[in-house]
Amino acid sequence: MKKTKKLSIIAAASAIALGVSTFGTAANAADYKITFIQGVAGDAFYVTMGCGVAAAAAKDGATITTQGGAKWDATIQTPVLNSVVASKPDAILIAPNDMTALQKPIEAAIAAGIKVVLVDTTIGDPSKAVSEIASDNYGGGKAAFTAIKGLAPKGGKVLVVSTSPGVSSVDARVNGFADSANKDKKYNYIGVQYSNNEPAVAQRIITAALAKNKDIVGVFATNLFSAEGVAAGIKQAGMSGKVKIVGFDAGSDQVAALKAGTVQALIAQQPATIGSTGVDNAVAALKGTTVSPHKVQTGFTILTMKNINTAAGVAAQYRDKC
Ligand code: T6T
Repeated sequence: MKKTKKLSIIAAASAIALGVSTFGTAANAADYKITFIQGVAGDAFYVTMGCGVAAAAAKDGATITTQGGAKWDATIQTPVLNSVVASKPDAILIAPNDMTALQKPIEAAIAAGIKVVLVDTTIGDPSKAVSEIASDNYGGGKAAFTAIKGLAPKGGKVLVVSTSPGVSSVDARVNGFADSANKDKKYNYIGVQYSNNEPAVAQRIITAALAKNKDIVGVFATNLFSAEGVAAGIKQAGMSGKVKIVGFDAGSDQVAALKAGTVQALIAQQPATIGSTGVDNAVAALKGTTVSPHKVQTGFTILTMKNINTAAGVAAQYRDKC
C-alpha cells in the first residue's frame, strides 16, 4: 500500500455530508494513504483539526482523504467507517461518535491491518489503537465551573447542556463540571440536558429551563452547537449577561456571541494540534515505531472579552477553512 509518488497539495472536493477531500504532499518520498473521519461534517472544530492534519501530512509524506457524516450519529458514522476500511487506507484518524457503538467497527478496521488513531473522542477499550489524542476534557469541565464561579460569585443554580450521552469528550466535560459544582455548597447543580448536537434543541432546552428555574445563574454548554443554541435561547429570553454562559469551543458564531456579550467565556481546544499529532503518530506506527505515550492530552485557552482580540486570543479561534 506504500507508494512513491509526487503530489502537490490539492483539495479535490469539500468535506460536506459524506463528502471527500484529498490533500497530498510533494515534500516526502513516502506516501501513506490516511483517511480522516470527522465526528461530523461542517463543524469548525474538525475543519480546524483538518488544517493540522493537512500540515502534518505535507511534512510526513501522506495523502489525506477526509470524510464526515451529515449528523453526529453512530448509525451514520459506522457505514462511513466500513466503506473507508473497504478502500484499504494505510491508516485512519477517527473521532468516534459513540464509545460503545464504534468499538467493534474500529476493532474490525484494526484487524484488517489498518493503523487507527483516535482523535478527539475515544472508545471503551482503545488499547488496540495506535494512540488517543484529545483535550483534557475532564479538566475542561472543571475549568468551566471555575469560570462560572468567577462570573456569578454569589452562587445559585447552574445547568449543563450537552450533546448526547456516550460521547467520551462531552461526557468527561459534564463530569468535570458536575464534580466541581457538587463540591461547592454555594451552587445548586440542577443537572445535564442533551441537545443531540442540534442548536435548535439546545435553544428549546434553555428556554424551558429558564421558564421553570428563573434563578439560574450560569449555564455550561459542552460544545460548539450546544453553546450556539444556549446563546440564542438566552438572548431571546432577554437574559444576555444576566445568566452567564460558558461554552466549550471557539467557532465563529461563538466568538461573535462572546463579543456581543451573550456568552462570557469560551474554552478553546487545540484541534489543529490534535490533528497534526494524529498524523505524526499514524505515520510513526506505519514506520514500525511503537507510539508512546499512547494517550496524548492537549490543552486549551480560555477566551473572554479581555483576550479575544489579542494575538493569542485570535490564534485560539477555530477556522472555517485552512
Ligand atoms: O467540542 C468538539 C469536540 O471536541 C466534541 O467531541 C464534539 O463537538 C465538537 O466537535 C464541537 O462541535
